[in-house]
Amino acid sequence: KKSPLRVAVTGAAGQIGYSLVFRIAAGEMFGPDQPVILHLIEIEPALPALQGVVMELEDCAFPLLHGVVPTADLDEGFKDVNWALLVGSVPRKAGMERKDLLGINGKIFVGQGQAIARRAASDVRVLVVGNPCNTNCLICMHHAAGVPRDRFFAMTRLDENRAKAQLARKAGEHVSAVTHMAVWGNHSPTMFPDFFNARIHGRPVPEVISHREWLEKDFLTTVQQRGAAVIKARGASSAASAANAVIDTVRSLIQPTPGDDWHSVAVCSDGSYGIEPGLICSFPIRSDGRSWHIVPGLPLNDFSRARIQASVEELKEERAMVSELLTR
Ligand code: NAX
Repeated sequence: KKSPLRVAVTGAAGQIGYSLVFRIAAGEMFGPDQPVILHLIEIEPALPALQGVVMELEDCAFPLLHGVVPTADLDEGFKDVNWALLVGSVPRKAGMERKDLLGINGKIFVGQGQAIARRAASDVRVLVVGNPCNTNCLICMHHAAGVPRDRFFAMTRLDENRAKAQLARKAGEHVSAVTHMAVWGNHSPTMFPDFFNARIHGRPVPEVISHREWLEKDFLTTVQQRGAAVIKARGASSAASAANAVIDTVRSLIQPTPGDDWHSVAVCSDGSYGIEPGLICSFPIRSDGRSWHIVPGLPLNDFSRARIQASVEELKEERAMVSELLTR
């Protein structure tokens, strides 16, 4: 019998948290034979709402849920956790500059990175979802002294899934036919969903969808603006699809990647594809179930290189904006 995994979720009383924690407790992230203990971390004012989430978790009588630790204390929250899913952050308010948002949210990840280093299990892995997730992840990694760099991830899987859905719809195929979709760069409108290397039923996308202008313009814009379109339609930002992408990201890291496929997640660059080492950048990733690597040697044409370069430049700008949070 497996001993329980401890999984921390910050922002657990928020929208994504509400779509995420029940699925983890149901076994969708770690499998039907893996018990979990949920560490639900919130800020003080959200603790009453979090208590409601805890009540509902209890009322689900999940066989795999072996405990819940609701807290606003980071040392308690990250104690012995094997996974830290950092979802909580402050939403951008009207009139707030990007730099302000970076500063406000960036600070959160200083303390969380330190607490993870102090308290988490020695095998801890960290997935940052709260935006701007790449730069928040960079800050967290910087302050989590002693935790190896290959344990830090920022989420671009929702972008990958959105890109696959759009290509499937255009080709009139089921979404499962679309594979090898790499999202490069920052999780922001500059990210590049690489349709050149993606495949539909094993064939290169530009061969299946010959409408090149659609691929280079409409497709990219639709994927990049999808979040805004959901907000417009729903009156609230993507939550269930974001939580689903969190589940997909973790599963893809802890299970061997099928065939010669790959998935997208932002990791600490090792200089692959000429991307500056140390930046948290989205790459195509394969896993053997334990360790992961960046898929080497994918061809990139001038169009792709220009897009990736622009997104990497944005990552450098974000890093410069939070430089005071990157000292120790
Ligand atoms: P909500 O505002 O519904 O929930 C956020 C929760 O975080 C709140 O309950 C808040 O109390 C809590 N929180 C704030 N500061 C905290 C702190 N210091 N410690 C612990 N908890 C804290 O937002 P939601 O819709 O759930 O989105 C959460 C984050 O995910 C946002 O930053 C959002 O931008 C980001 N997203 C990232 C995506 C990605 O693909 N990487 C996609 C979805 C989403 O937009």
